[in-house]
Amino acid sequence: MIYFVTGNRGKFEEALGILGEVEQRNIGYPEIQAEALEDVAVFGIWDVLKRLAGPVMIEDAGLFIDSLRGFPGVYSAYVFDTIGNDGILKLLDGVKERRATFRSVVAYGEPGMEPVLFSGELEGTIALEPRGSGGFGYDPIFRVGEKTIAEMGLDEKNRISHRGVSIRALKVWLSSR
Ligand code: ITT
Repeated sequence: MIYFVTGNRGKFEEALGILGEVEQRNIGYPEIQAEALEDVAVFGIWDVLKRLAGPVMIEDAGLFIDSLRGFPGVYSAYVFDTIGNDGILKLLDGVKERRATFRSVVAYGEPGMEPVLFSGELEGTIALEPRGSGGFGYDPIFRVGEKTIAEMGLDEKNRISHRGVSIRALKVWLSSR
């Protein structure tokens, strides 16, 4: 059994769909202000390992919009809580270049072991308006092909998503030890 430390139920359910043997622990960890998701994840997992006897995992994700030079990136949680999807759509009002990438970094740790990282990406575009009611966060405005992620089911999202890629990489690593 792996403890997934996250306050985000949507993330947990996606991980559960892939790993099976995982339990949510909403005990928080310091999310440092850093330039890379990897740095946030490494700092966070060491903190979690001090408080929970592993196996433990955390995951840091972000939305990187090309025409905004990667914004909101590592600030994605703060930006979502302040201006939200409507704010992002306003920033891109009249902007034709709408390419964006979701990135996910999973950190996995056990006591007495150096933590390991796994990452995943999903490329798409920012929609002109929100669509769909599935998923969470930026899913209603992130388009892949004809659909937003919020218009996909959990399994469909997991097959293509940044988090699906990073968590499957963890799964492969775990089963190959
Ligand atoms: P924890 O840190 O407790 O795990 P969080 O929701 O704060 O949960 P992040 O810092 O990793 O997680 O997320 C950054 C922001 O990006 C946050 O607002 C999320 O809602 C959003 N986000 C992350 N993954 C996403 C996804 O798969 N689809 C849409 N939005 C996502």
